Amino acid sequence: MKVLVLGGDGYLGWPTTASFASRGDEVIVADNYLRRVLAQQTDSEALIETPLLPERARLFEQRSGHNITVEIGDLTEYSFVERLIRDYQPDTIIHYAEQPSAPYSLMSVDASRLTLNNNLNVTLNVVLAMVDHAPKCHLIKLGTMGEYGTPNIDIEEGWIDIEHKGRSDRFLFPRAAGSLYHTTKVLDTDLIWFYVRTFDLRVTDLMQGPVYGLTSPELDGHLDLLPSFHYDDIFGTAVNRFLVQAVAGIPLTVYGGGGQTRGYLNLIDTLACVKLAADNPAAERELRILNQFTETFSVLELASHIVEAGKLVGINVEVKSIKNPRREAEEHYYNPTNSGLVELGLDPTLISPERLAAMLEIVITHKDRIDPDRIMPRVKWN
Ligand code: USQ
Repeated sequence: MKVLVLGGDGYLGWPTTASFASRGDEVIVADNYLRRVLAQQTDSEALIETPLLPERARLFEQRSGHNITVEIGDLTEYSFVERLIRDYQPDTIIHYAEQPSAPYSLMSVDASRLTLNNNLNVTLNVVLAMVDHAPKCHLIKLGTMGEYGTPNIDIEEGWIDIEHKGRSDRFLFPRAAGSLYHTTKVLDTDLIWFYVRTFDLRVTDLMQGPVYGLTSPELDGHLDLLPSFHYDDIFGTAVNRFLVQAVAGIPLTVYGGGGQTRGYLNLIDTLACVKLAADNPAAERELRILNQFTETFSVLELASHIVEAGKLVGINVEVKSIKNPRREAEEHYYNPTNSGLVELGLDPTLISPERLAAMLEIVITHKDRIDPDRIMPRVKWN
């Protein structure tokens, strides 16, 4: 399979690139280092320093024997996206190339505009170039469970059948995102759905929950090849932040009441899900939506898992509720479906004290790089 990974320098993009290359697929990876630049600008650099993409690809080839083609460029420029899709003719495009942080998207007028422009323009460029140059290619787009928000009904996989005044039809499941970033993903889905139904594209939109973890089977043991792991308040996700806070001796920062419940997954499962989607493509004129998480937890439940894992590595972990910087429900109903990927063959890697303890061990080896000033929330929703 020929795979084009957009946003291949990021936390998920790089391990995805490595995992497809490792199984012998031809992989082209594109990025403009936006995430690195924003992390530098906001003093939110990753815990473990990662080489730039050409160097990562060189090191990866040296150790695995698998080549990765690197293209550095801005995917908001149509000419760049057009050249990639026209010249490489990929079978599968995996689109991670978005500004992924909810707090960043609400940090300032400029940050909001950058998020909206970047995310929507990249998606539009990709579908436009597919229409013109690769209409049979399968697009795998990373969406987010946050598109749905926390409705008081069960969350379906993307679609819902509605009966109204004696008639029925199938619609995109109602969405109510909790940040501008999450809203750009809602807009992406609408944009893609128009191009799917009008130009017969084939697309899988993966509604992913917050991901955690520091490594993947293909990168394990190679410090200079690890994904860019963030623990700051802007680019770090809840579990990853808690792992670092535990090691730094900082009480885990539960926002507000801690009843906020989300669907989480291990980085290893992100890779498995994306491969399953690639190997079982959507049909022509199909927007297939799959909910990508393996288990749901409230923030307080997550914190207690980290406390248990801490005991295994001899760390006494404290938990402390702080004022919630976000506007979100802290007590709510949450029952999302996630059977689609399991039906395709996903065998989940669930949270356990041992797995979290193994992650704590890696963080412990980088303890001296933890900057305590990056822990407390700097962006408030209001
Ligand atoms: N939270 C805390 N304490 C913290 C950090 C987070 O209580 O120190 C809470 C948040 O308030 C929220 C929950 O944990 O209720 C999850 O927060 P998060 O920062 O892990 O996740 P989020 O901002 O929603 O975004 C992350 C990724 C994003 C992805 C999304 C999936 O950054 O790219 O799309 O997870 S989801 O949350 O399902 O929309």
